[in-house]
Formats: sequence, structure tokens, C-alpha cells
Amino acid sequence: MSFFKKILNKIPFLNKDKENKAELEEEMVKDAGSADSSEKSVFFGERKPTLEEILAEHELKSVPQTQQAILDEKPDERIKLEKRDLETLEEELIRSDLGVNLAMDFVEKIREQIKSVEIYRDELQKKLQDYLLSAFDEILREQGSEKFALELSKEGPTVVMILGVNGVGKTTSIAKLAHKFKNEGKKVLIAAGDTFRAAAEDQLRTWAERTGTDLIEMPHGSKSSAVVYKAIEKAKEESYDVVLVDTAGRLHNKKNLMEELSKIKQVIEKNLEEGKYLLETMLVLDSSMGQNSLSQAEAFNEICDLDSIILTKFDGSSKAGVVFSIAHKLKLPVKFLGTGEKMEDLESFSVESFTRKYF
Ligand SMILES: Nc1nc2c(ncn2[C@@H]2O[C@H](COP(=O)(O)OP(=O)(O)O)[C@@H](O)[C@H]2O)c(=O)[nH]1
Ligand SMILES: [Mg+2]
Repeated sequence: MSFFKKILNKIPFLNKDKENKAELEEEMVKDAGSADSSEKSVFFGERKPTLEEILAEHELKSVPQTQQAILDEKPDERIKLEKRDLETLEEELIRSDLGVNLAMDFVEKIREQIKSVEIYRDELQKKLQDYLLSAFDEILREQGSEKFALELSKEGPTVVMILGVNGVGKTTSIAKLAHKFKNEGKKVLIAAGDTFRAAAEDQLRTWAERTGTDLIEMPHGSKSSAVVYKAIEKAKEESYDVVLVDTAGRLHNKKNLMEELSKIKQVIEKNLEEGKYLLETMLVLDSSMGQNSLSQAEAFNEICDLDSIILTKFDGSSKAGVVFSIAHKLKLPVKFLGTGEKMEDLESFSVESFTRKYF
């Protein structure tokens, strides 16, 4: 189910899954007596309606199995949004990691527009879509849409440094990128820059074998910059198109990370001819970590000036909103979505396909 539908399905009035009249009636009586009832409903004005009035409103004689059924039977049915529906919408948008600001702003816009009470369900969905697309559009205009693609250098190698905290999917993403570029006929080299854990090297060796890519590794505990140096030398001598650099997932010691990253960058910059290579610093974020990802991204961005993001574990994620908050808050493009554990499970990001698929 799409992100929008999931959100709209959580708005109580639209989707009250009440099987019988009594239950619905009871709830309405409760509502009418609650402290809330002093608040003006955008739907009915001051007074809460009776069940009969609601049914008459929908030209129905009895309560259907579910409110959803009303919408299915009569797709054109106008729905009346009440204040609490808008509150739920706002909560759901925030919960789906759209970010508080975007969610509040959107609901405020809707509130202004629907003072006159009625809206089609489809219209509401469309409004949300349009709003997000225009918010996205603004970011795209600021960043340039070409920025959402990972461009390769025309002369010399493209070096992709993969960063992120432990377990987000850095090594898996390297395998996926290796697989993708291999399929595109590129010559790919992987640098096993995570020399911190022996298991990381074994994991990467397995992926290099499976993807049929070459691997530069050094004994466990070697300096990452030394591994990268070796990889850059090989890339120059043997004309590799892409060098994928794995790194250790440390953030707890920012100073070490900063030193390591700046050494790696120095090695790349010193050993490749200016203008004849590209360096892309990509941060890997786990989409299921929601807003936490944003603070991680901010910390990494401070340290090393990120170029872009890979958002992993997007399979089955109802957190599509995080892409908007990343773009909105960090002004960083999400270039790839990881959608599973296999090397094929990588989607190149495009605004069009993203909105088509997830909204
Ligand atoms: N479902 C799913 N799992 C993923 C994805 N990317 C990575 N993983 C899993 O996340 C775990 C950690 O991945 P790994 O690449 O070792 O993370 P690293 O510590 O950042 O290098 C592994 O079990 C991966 O299979 C993804 O896009 N979807
Ligand atoms: Mg790893």
C-alpha cells in the first residue's frame, strides 16, 4: 500500500472500521459529551451530528460494514474532515518521518483551504502529493536534479567513499554498487577500508567474489589510508572506472573518524590528477531508524562534507517520508535506496519513480 493510502487509512472518520451501528453510535455519543465538543467541528459546526444525520449525509439507510466501503462504493463521495482528522493526519505524517515542520505546514495549508468543510478523498490524497512534490521540487531546484544521479568521471576513476555507523548496510551497499557498475560494463575495484574488524574483511571478500569485482585488502589492523593508497595506485595502473571504499562504522570517536577520513581524502587527492577523477562521499543511513538518521547525517556532514545519501532497509518501509526530511533539512540528495539483502536490491533514486512507487 502506498505511503499516502496508509496515512489516509489512519484517519478515523474516513476509516472507522465499525461493524455495527451500536458501536458507532456509542462512540458518537461519547464524542458529543467529551470536552472536545466545545471545539468547533469544521464539518458540522458547533453541534455533533446524530448517526441518522451522518447516514443521511451519505444517502445511506444503514451503517455499511466499514466506512471504507462507503468510499469504495462511491469513490466520488465527499468526505468531511474534522479537526481531529487533521490532527491524526498530522500525527501520521510525523510518524512516517516526514518531519515535524513539513507535516505541520501541510496540515496548516489544508486547514486553510478546507474551512469550507468538504473535500474528496482523492482530492486530499492529491493535495498531499502535490504539496510534497512541490516541496521536493523546491529542493530539486536548489540542488539541481542531476545531483540525484551518481555521475561517473569521464577521465580517470570515480572514487566512492562509503560512510556510516555500524550495521546500517555500508558493506552490503558496496556489494550492490559493485554489482550495478559491473552490469553497466564498468571496471570496479573495492578497497577494504574497514580494517577494524576481521569479519568485515571476510564479508567483503565474499561479496567481491560474488560480484566478480577485484578487491584490495591488507592485513587486519592496517591503516585504511594505506589500503586506499594501494587501491588508487592499482586503479591508475589498470584504468579502473570505479573505486568503492568501505570504511569502519565509527562515530563515537569523532576525532579518529575525522583523521581517518581526511587521510583517505589526502591520499586520493595527492595521487590522482586534478580534474581527472571524481570523489563522492556517500553516507549510508538505515531508513528504519527514522529521525535518528537525521542526527547521524548532521554529525557526519559536519565532519566530512557529504555529497549524498544511500538509504538502506527501505524494503517494506512505511517511512518514505524520511527522504523528504533528508532533502528538506540536510539539502542532501538520496541517490540510492537499498531494498533488501541481495546485491540486486538497489534502486537508483529518481523523484519520478520514487513518487510513483511510494505514493
Ligand atoms: N532488509 C535489508 N537489509 C539490509 C539492507 N542493507 C543491508 N542490510 C542488512 O543489514 C545488516 C548489516 O549490513 P552491513 O552491510 O554489514 O552493515 P555495515 O556494518 O554498515 O557494513 C546485514 O544483515 C545486511 O544484510 C537493505 O537494504 N535491506
Ligand atoms: Mg561493514
